[in-house]
Amino acid sequence: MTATESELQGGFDQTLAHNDRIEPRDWMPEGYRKTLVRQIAQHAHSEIIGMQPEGGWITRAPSLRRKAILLAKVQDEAGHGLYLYSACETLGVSRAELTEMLLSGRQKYSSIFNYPTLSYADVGTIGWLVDGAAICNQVPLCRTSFGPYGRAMIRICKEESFHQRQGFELLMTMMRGTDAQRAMVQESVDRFWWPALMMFGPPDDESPNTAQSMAWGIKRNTNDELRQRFVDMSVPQAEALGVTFPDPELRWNDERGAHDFGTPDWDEFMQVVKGDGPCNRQRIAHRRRAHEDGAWVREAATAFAARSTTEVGA
Ligand code: BYC
Repeated sequence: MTATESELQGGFDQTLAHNDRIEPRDWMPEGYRKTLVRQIAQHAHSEIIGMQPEGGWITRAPSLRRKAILLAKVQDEAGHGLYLYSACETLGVSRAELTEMLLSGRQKYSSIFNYPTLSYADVGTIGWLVDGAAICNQVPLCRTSFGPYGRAMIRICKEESFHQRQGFELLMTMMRGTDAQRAMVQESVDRFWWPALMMFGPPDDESPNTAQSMAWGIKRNTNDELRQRFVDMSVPQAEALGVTFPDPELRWNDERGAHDFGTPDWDEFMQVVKGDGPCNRQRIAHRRRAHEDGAWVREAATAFAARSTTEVGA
């Protein structure tokens, strides 16, 4: 490392030590930049792919009210994707490159969106458990060390809170309905519980990125800490709803002041992450088709931007 480089590294370390933000024009180690691109891009892709499992239910919503709520939620996810792609672009990578990396499988998206949505109760369960897990993971990210990511997170978390509430309210309405509706909710919760726990990533002792990401202030908590927080938060909510979680080992531990719970099927997780889950192929094929269908919009926007620049120049 040259003298100038070590000065730059010193400035970067000091910013982190003071809990200040790193901004796009600040010097940063290449590893920090790459880790952020990886995590923010994966997060952005998750928001966009995450529109698919619920989006399919918009035309089949049981009432006008439910349709309006679901439409607004799915549109919010598109907005989250856009803030996050913009935050990622400040690190010197273009939206087109990021999309290409998603479509070619070089970048990932959250495992949870590779599971199917089989009934309308799944819209409620995704809101309650999937958005609930997302909030648990994302609230600490509002304090992440990279400015544009943290600021995007603040707005996203506000919207996710509405998503979580609408999911809980939908499920509560169904639980107050018929036996068939209650059974539909329980069946949905049974399918989504374990995949929701997997959203937090592998256990800490098998997570290759956590230690460095914590040292850089990108992550503020480990995967296991957040998973525990989510379990503790969800149990009383399940009791209020009148549903159970499919885990015989789930119980309050007085000594730890937290719930004990079983181990997710990490082989299934790895299989889904590697592209071999129930809906991986379908999700990517749909995303690719949507991207190709949108080619004319990108061409028109580029041509329009070029014309506007020429006119300004003239
Ligand atoms: N799925 O070392 P680790 C939403 C990968 S969208 C797939 O612990 P890290 C919503 C990980 O990338 C919610 N892959 O990694 C939208 C790494 O592989 P690479 C999305 C996963 O980054 C619509 C490897 O496993 N939220 O809320 O330190 C509707 C080892 O893991 C997963 C975010 O993206 C997974 N679940 O920690 C409703 C939050 N977990 O990249 C809701 C931001 C791990 O080295 N991201 N992997 O090849 C994070 O907080 C962190 O990236 C993670 C993983 C905690 C997810």
